[in-house]
Amino acid sequence: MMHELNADAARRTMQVYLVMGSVNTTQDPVEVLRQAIAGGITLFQFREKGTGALVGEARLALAWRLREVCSQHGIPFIVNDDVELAVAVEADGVHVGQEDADAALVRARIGAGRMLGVSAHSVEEARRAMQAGADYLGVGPMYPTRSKADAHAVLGAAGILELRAAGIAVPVVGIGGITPDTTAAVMAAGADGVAVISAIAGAADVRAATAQFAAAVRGMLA
Ligand code: TZP
Ligand code: MG
Repeated sequence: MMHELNADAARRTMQVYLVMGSVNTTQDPVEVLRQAIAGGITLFQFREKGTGALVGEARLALAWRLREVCSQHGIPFIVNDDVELAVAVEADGVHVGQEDADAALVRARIGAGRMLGVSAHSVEEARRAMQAGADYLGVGPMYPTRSKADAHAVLGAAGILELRAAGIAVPVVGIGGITPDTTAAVMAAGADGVAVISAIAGAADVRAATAQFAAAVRGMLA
């Protein structure tokens, strides 16, 4: 879907992908996002889900605040599983899981100008996502995670190897339980980056944790 010329840029934005909602941190999420940007994230996803998640006006207000911080720093802002919210806050893209809205319908709704990310757990799901117009795939869980109640069985980095072996060339991020120490294994399997919740949003020093991820990813791209 995305123009070839932009595919490289899309790939680069996958490097360090912070996924976060208010329930993923005990700190002010706006401050966490600022620190993560200072540490080197390349992409942000607003994922306001799970027990205690904000709803209604509070959710919209937080989305706007985070969206504005991203805009100030040139970091693309993606909304998880809510096309209407994405359009309302002029997001740069939408990410949907297999149980969320149909990816082809989301693509039709958001048009060609916004990014579409789709979660995939198999070659079959990856192919379908690409046919629906996905710009990138989120593949996981790479490792056990406590951040998603209904997470799929652990795929490991082998899940990414399998997609690459099948010729799937779109940008891919690994997700699920990734730490700076396991980032090299995820990248070595063929990922373009790592998507992270707790190891960044739950870190005592968000900026330092993010910088560790950025160094680990870039070490594998060099
Ligand atoms: N999808 C698959 S695993 C996961 C999502 C949203 C949670 C990732 O969070 P963490 O804390 O980085 O394991
Ligand atoms: Mg989902």
